Amino acid sequence: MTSTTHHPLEDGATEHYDVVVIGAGVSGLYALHHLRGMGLSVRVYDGAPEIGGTWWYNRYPGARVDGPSAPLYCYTFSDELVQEWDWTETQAAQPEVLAYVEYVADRFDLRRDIRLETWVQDARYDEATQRWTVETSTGLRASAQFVVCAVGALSVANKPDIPGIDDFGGECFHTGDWPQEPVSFSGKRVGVIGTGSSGVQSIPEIAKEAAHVTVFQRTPQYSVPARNRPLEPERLAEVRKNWDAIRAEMAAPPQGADFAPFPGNGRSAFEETPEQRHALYEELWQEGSLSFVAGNYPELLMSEEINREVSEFLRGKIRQVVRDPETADKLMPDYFYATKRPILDDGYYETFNRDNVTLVDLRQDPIETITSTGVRTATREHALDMLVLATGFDAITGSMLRLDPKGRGGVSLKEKWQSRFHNYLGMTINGFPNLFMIHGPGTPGVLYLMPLGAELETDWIANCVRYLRDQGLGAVEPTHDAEKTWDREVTELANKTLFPRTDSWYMGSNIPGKPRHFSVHLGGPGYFQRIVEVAAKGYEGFVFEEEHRAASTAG
Ligand code: N01
Repeated sequence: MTSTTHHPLEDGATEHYDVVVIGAGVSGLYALHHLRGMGLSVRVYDGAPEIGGTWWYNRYPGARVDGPSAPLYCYTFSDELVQEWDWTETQAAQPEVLAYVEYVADRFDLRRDIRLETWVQDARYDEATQRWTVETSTGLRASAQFVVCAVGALSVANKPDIPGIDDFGGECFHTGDWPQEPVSFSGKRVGVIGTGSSGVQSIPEIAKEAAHVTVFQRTPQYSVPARNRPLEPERLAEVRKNWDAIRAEMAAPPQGADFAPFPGNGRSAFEETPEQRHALYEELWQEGSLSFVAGNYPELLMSEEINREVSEFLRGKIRQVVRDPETADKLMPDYFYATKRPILDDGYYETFNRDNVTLVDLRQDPIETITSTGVRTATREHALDMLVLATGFDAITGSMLRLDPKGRGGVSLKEKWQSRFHNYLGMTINGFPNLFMIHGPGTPGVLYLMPLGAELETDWIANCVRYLRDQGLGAVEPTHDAEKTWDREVTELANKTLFPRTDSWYMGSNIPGKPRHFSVHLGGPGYFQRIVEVAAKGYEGFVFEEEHRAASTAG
């Protein structure tokens, strides 16, 4: 492969690279490592003061991964890394994950190509030179043949449009943009709005310290015990010993199934008796963690009947824990389990047995306004010293729309995605040549192992770049028809499941006005097989452009 630029060239105020990566989180760091390793010049920009992306911002109390850190929530590309990093818990807490990401950056000498506190404010494609120009908040401008958007699937905090929200006089924090300085809840009356993963993780921690916690709940949620525990050295040693096989299994398509949002335990729910099924639910609940989903029947998300049974099982668990029947009633979820992102907790329902915790059911008693001193619901005023917004994210598409790149003819992504997120393979967009997304809408992203998914998508992007360079081509983009086919595929897979039946951030329905559109490719590991096949067929669905003369001198 030929690389036109090995070192940035100064050209007035513009620096020239082969690739600009936007975002220095888990995905962006791997993209830098891999693309730089191919001999490309790469620059990473991130608006945050430090690397880590999601793990930098989400430092609220109780934040931790909810899959096993080893082997599932970690990079897989380096055997040495697997041998070197000692995870201490089965589900690492945010400080440990951030320390790991920082270790990776130092271990692979990534920082020298990262510019922090540098927001990309504009990214624009020039058809004549076949290059992108990126303008940043520091005044620095860069030009690159390729842009890789590693902007995060859950990185644009959703500040709810509640009347009076800016009038609150106390401290106010969003879980997805938590302050760097320690936050004290001691002696304070804290209101938490939102009971998704962030609320469910933080509420028990806040309640241990605060004078009083008022939980404002709009939709009751199912949650399963995380059962996090110290990671036994023997378990870590076993993972290390069997690493090759484990990694291969993580990336392998499910056996005998073309489609598996969660492959399940290989047993059919319909071939077992209700007693056998109940025994499995109990066993999985005792095991805790996302095993409750991963080890469940494959019909969990496909069959109303099975899902209702599982949902009722979980409601029974809430009734067993919560002592006050009225509070327990308010906590009863009524959607199909796991059609919203499954939640894990450490004592969430138990928290409602505490004297210093009150639950407000916003469906019965909606918020009228936030005042300077608290929250006023239809029935009363709740005096508060602190407000915690655990109100989630403009997920999956939000970070790309915030970036709003301008493609051919200056057409913006916001214009292109007005009604749907048209793209191909979840990674490329017609009209936006040489631009790639990691964990974009239409990838398995948030429903797969995110670090491994980022690696596999980056590897695909890197191969595409290599192909283009090897062939002496200047630009690549998907066809309009390929996008239509991809949209159909994503939608058809979703329609085989119960997911579209529930309002969730997967559907975009948590953001007022956002098009309702299921945004995850449910192929799981099969997706990665699929994209490799596309490449093997000569990048089916893509068009390549000859390299323009002007471009070859630009970089
Ligand atoms: O956000 P959410 P999150 N008035 O969107 C409520 C990942 N994550 O930050 O359900 C009142 O799930 C909203 O109510 P409703 C994980 O993938 C992972 O908790 O829309 N309430 C809901 O209760 C997760 O799924 C971990 O009716 C309002 C809550 O706010 C994703 O991030 C930890 C409201 C938002 O829940 C997002 O989780 C944390 C309003 N105006 C997060 N607007 C791990 O463990 C919203 N709500 C790895």
